[in-house]
Amino acid sequence: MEFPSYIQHPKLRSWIAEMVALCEPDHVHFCDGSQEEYDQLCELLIQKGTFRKLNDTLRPNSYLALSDPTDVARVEDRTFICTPNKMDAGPTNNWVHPDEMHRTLNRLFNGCMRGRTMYVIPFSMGPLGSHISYIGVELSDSAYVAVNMRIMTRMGRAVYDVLNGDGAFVPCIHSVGMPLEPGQEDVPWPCNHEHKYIVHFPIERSIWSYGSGYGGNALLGKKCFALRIASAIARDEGWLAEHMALIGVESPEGEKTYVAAAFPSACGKTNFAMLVPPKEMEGWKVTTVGDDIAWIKIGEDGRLYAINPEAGFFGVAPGTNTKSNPNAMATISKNTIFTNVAMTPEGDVWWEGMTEEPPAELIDWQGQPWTPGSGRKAAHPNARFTAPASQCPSIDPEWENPAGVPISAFIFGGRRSKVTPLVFQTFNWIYGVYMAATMGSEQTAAAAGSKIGEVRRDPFAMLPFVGYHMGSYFNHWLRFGRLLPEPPRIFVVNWFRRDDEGHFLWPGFGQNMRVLRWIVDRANTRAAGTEVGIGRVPRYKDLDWRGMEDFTEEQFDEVMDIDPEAWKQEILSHEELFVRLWERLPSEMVSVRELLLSSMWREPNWDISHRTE
Ligand code: O2Y
Ligand code: MN
Repeated sequence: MEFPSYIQHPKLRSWIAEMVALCEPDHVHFCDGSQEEYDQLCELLIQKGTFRKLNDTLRPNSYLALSDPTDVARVEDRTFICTPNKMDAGPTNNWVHPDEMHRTLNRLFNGCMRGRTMYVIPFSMGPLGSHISYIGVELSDSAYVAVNMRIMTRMGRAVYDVLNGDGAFVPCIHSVGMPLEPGQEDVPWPCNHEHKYIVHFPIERSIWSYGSGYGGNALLGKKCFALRIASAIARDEGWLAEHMALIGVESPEGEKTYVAAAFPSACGKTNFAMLVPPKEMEGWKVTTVGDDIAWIKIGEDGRLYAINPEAGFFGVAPGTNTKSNPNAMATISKNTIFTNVAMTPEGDVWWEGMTEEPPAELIDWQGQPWTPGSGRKAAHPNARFTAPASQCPSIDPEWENPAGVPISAFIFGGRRSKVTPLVFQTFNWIYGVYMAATMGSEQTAAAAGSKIGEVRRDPFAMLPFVGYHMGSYFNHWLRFGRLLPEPPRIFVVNWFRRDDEGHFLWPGFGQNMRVLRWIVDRANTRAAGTEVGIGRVPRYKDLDWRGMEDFTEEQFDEVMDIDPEAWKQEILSHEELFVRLWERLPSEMVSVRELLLSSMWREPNWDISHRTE
């Protein structure tokens, strides 16, 4: 194998040579990231049956991929954090000793790319050359991965200029785990039905992924690098790698405030990141820096600066429509790869919730003819679009600023039908960390080990993404706060509160702007509110109701209701999480819990409507 002359990095060369010797690909393709290369790889994917070209008039330069029906989502139970000490991975991660895991992986990767091409994919997470960015190189036997990585990251030759001689990079090796014997015919979506391993070595800072070609399992810059490995790097270096959308809020006076918002998977984070304010809130504007991941460092002025390490959106298609997210719909109008959605007879895409009426006929996500009477979903519930962030109409003008954007507030939100009010501001950084650490979401689909409707604790929306012990992660946040002269304020939101009949109490979507405005005003120390046992809450008169005057004060009281008995039970129930994390749980967590419980028993009246303040 010959290296292109522009790869002069000795460690990179020897790692690639080592992986080629192990995986034995038939060919090695060094990706340059050009449009020509992208087009050629898409053409190749069409020939292999992985891609179908969509109608070029309706959906220019866009493709549809239908995966193997068993390879449709991240596989949390096959995701491992391999540290020499089991305790360092913590009880929320799957753990295997690195020596044992390397033996297993060496066995699996031995000859795993026979009959295939290895793509060498250099990528930058974050704008090229930003001091907040990091470099990775993924070796993958999937052309689907190569083209998706070109959208999701800054991928191509320019990365080698940044690597410069001996710069640091995270080696990421990926195989679909299906070598081809001579003469063996390939399948449109190769993967391994027996073995799947998504493995992280935080000390070596390397990633090995085997057996899946899908999403977070295979596009290794995203969850594997930008969250699991990056969270471990961030702990060591004193910054934050978070599962957060980054949004800008502009007031009619042109004042810009950036906030970072963490929501568990499937809680509408992309919709929030691209929120369109109600037209009556004239002059208010929301802009998008990122929809999923934020890397946050302390600037020289002591403020926090964040970048979106990604360059594209890998968003859930079902439920996305021109009402729920017009910006996303515009983003995916061209140059987009769709995976596991349905196809219309005209060669466009469709999924549940895209239109009120489904088309009369479709090809479903398994390639079968579909009609509305078929009794099954046309698109897979985890069907995705991969689209360039630059195409988003609400993209923030500063989204590629290498210095990042200044963060004024953190927002944490879960899916809770009861207990958690629409919004509250936590008392201070430590209380905020407590609330983020104990946030939970009701399960909408049966995840491994939990039932629908059950509250699954998802600290900081990072449960599947922290690359070390969750208790140490809480401690990292506490220590980090102590480094900040004026830490951003921390808020909790819940768009999913329901009444006893199960009806949502808050309309959500664009109306969330009213809550966001209060948050931004509080962050800029203006808007009022009143203190109750869990923090500061807005009163009815504190929110902007223009265009939503029919939402009564009684309705507001219902969605803001804070029931002390329910909260007492809630806080008592945090013990389960704390016991699980006990050996690394910061003592502050226990102290705050005690304080909350004692203040709640002493609080005579939580009904905010009686407050005069
Ligand atoms: O199932 C997958 O592979 C994708 S998961 C995902 C994709 C984009 C953004 N967030 C997520 C997530 O699970 O949080
Ligand atoms: Mn996510």
